Amino acid sequence: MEKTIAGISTEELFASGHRACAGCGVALAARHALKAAGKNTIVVNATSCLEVFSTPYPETSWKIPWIHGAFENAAAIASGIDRALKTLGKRKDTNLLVFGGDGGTFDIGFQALSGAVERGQNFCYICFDNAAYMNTGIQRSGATPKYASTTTSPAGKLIHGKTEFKKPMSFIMAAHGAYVATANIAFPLDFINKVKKGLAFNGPAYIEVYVPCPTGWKFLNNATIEIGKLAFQSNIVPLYEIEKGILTISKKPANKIPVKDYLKTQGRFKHMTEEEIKDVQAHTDDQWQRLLDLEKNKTRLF
Ligand SMILES: Cc1ncc(C[n+]2csc(CCOP(=O)(O)OP(=O)(O)O)c2C)c(N)n1
Ligand code: SF4
Ligand SMILES: [Mg+2]
Repeated sequence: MEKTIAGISTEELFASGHRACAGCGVALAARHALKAAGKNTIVVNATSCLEVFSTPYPETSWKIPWIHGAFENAAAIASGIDRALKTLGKRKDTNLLVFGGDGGTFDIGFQALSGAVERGQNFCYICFDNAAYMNTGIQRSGATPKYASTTTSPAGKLIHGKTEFKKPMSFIMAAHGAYVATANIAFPLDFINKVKKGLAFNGPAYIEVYVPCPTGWKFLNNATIEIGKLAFQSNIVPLYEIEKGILTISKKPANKIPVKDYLKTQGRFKHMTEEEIKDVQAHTDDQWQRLLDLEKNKTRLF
């Protein structure tokens, strides 16, 4: 585990020159994940922004073995690779990372992921949570926050953005028995250490990394890290780990801010009324208190 940024590998296994939008949180997270894993790594990538912007034929950003399957089957492909490496006696020498977007994880790839984790396959699955199906034009997913305007949950007269809160995917994965961690691209050291821990875990690991998307969330592309920090300070995106059913909060905000200070930075929330902001504040406070209680009482979740 690295204690300071100085310990992070300077080797770049995810090459620059790809086609991500400027300020893309996904590109940063992919780069850091490979720094954590090192060169003896295979990546399985579900269809998503990351897959599309990193491999415009005949170019690639990947300096390690990388495979793209379909949108919904990344965990099934990784299961096959895990079994094949075990059969060849090469499993110990190879890190297996699976990369999926939130749509490919919370929704369409859920069946393959649930099956693979239930079987105890050995891989570290990273969900790049940019909170919508960005690659195909900002459609809402199970990870999209309540009230966010997307092209399929528009803010208009009939509805005011998405009508449901985010699916508790990290808890669902913890119930499957996986090592679970949440991360935020504004805190790269914490993210890198969690990826290392997930790879070292003897079984399935699930890491959900919050990756701001300037294009889909409607903010200027120099604000990605700042928005990540506001998400953390407002408790919209808490950082925690769940190991063997026990939850530990990784880091608590020193100066908690109201959710409004986070919501007002992004065009996807600009239609929200005071009443709706209050609803998000109450939900965020409730979820944060639940995490504090779980940690304090050392309640075994599953
Ligand atoms: C079976 C199937 N349905 C739909 C698509 C079209 N498609 C490709 S990527 C994508 C959205 C991906 O969203 P997400 O997983 O959140 O990744 P992001 O692009 O946001 O990084 C969709 C709908 C597809 N490739 N295959
Ligand atoms: S749409 Fe968002 S996630 Fe996709 S490349 Fe652009 S900034 Fe990154
Ligand atoms: Mg997405």
